[in-house]
Amino acid sequence: MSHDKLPTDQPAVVTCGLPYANGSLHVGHLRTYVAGDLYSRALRRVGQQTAFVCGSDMHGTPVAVNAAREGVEPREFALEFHEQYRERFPQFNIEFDNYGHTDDETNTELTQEFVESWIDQDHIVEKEIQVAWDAEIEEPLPDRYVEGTCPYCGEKARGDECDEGCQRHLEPGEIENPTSVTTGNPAEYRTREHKFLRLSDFQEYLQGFLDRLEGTENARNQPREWIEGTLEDLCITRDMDWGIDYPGDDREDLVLYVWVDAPIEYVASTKQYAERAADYDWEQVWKVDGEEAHGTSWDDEWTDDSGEIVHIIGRDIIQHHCVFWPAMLRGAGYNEPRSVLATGFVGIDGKALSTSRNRAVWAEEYLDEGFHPDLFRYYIATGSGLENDVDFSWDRFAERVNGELVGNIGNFCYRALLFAQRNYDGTPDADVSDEVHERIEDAVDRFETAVAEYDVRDLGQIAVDLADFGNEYIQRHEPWNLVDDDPEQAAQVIRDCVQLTKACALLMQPVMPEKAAALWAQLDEDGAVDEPELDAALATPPADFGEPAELFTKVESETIEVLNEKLRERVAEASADDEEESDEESDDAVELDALEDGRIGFEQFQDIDMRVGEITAAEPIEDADELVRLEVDIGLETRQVVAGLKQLHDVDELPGTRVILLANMEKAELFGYESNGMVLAAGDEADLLTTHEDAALGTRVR
Ligand code: B3M
Ligand code: ZN
Repeated sequence: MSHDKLPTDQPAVVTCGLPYANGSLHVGHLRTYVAGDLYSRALRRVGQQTAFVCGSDMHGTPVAVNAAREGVEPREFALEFHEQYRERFPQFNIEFDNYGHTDDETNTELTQEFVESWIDQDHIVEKEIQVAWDAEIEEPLPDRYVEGTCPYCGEKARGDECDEGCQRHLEPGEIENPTSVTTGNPAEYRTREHKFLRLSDFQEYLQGFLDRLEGTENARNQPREWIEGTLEDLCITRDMDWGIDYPGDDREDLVLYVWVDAPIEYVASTKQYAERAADYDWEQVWKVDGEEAHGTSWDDEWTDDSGEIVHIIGRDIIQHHCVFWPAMLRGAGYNEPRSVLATGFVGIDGKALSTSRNRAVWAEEYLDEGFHPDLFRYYIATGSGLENDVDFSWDRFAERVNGELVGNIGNFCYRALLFAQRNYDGTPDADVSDEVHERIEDAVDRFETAVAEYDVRDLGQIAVDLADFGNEYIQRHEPWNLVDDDPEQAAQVIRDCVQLTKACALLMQPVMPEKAAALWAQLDEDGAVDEPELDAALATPPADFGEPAELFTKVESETIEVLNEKLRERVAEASADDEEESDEESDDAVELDALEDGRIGFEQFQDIDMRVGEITAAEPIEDADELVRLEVDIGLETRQVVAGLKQLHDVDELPGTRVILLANMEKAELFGYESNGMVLAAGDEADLLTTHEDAALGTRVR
């Protein structure tokens, strides 16, 4: 059984991953929240009752460690960032219906209820485990208090996650060579008793859940490998003071692991919203009624009659949302997510964003430049498909704002309304032509499809594409030449253009809400632009309206130069640090990654489509430190690929080189170039893989 198509008659909730209240927000965070805000607005636009909720993640070691560094109590420290986020999000027109935090009463109560329910249903076990301890200062070292090596991929890992390597969640005791991040002391392992949620109880359920799950492909597919074999139990308690107390009366010394109370805030925040919004039934969304509520399997009886839960998260926390969280919900008699959308990472000028190295563009910095928030929203939402990584660059930002917003949609709407106002005082009295009627209908259909398919990028793009047609339409008919000779035809053309403008306002509202409202006001429409349903795109606009104003202003190249310089300096500083580090490393012999423990099956290997190719063209990408644009002939077609080879190879020498191309790599956009495949290379020096005999271009590598 699968889900009914969105929109449905049930209430929906859209959530975004909770930001840890431990540092300022940057463009990497904003990508996820813009997507959530855009999508929830789009859902409402097609008539779905929707709550958009979130909150700050206050607990856990990410907060405790940073607070300790500042010498502040974790609560005080986290509350300060919580307040900062609450103000910051609306500055980007990210308007949550409720923004709570995990340390408030609603979440504390609800979290304890969840855990009690797991205890009642016999899903909790106590086990002896090894936990890291700083023997010198006699303190336990949970999660981010330790650093060490990931046992799965050999990369450097922090406490409970392998954030620089395989992205896996790590259980207490798993990290190898642990040392304390606060004292630098090597940690020792000590035996402690902790509480575990028995995930294996939910193994079968999770299989069914993943079959039903909608959203981005990464969220639906990656978890499959994690639930194969026996699922490891999840340790849900920690030796810490900061957190929500474990509610069982046998272990008052323990607090709950941050990943227990954090997702429960999704429910708590919805509940808080419903306390103010009488027509919103939070229990219909989150709870399962009657007999289906308990038990570990839910496949035969699974029906699609409760609310719609949509989670939008970063792709590093897929395991938490697609494995742990559904089991937690199921174990407490709650409904399951309908969809999980996992966003790719945001790079900065071709390199990974890194807050510790200050290689980031901060939310505050953007606003301080005086740029309108809707410009950023459009740029980040449409720069690439949601699950792909995307690169932030000021050049590209300016190019897209100036081309697509100022030059295209802004220009069209202004021209149309100005012509209409000057010649007809508003909307001319005529019928919309069939051609334009159809175009608008198509755009509305495209919008509805994009909502049903969670295509956030397309939702952001539709209005601009419609305006593009509008510009072409106006150019084709030249109404300025018709006013005298064929006034009827002139009125018709302008009538069409005013209708297109109105449709643009409605369709752009999810991505650029404030600009859409401004355009709506220029049309002198009644009410707010987010009120009418989408078919209003074809309703007649007001007969009279005033003189329009330009919606967007050009981003000046001088401004961008200054910003680029600032960023370049920062990135250079960061890279210099990187180089220092790598110099240190190169004193030793090359350090080899440990071999993977996990094996892949032949079938999984067969999914990897590698081909023999030949580089036919190569050019450095301006402004990118490392990137080169390649054309690679793989027999069947020629692919454009962006690769980090600039510093390591003589770019002019690359054409003619035989390479191996991973042909079914996810597409990505880097510096405005689509990269359609990946050239395989070994090690930090990017030693290119090649063939040594005469395998034809396009031959599959097995
Ligand atoms: N606070 C942030 C992260 O790991 C973490 C998300 C919680 S979502 C329930 O990205
Ligand atoms: Zn790893």
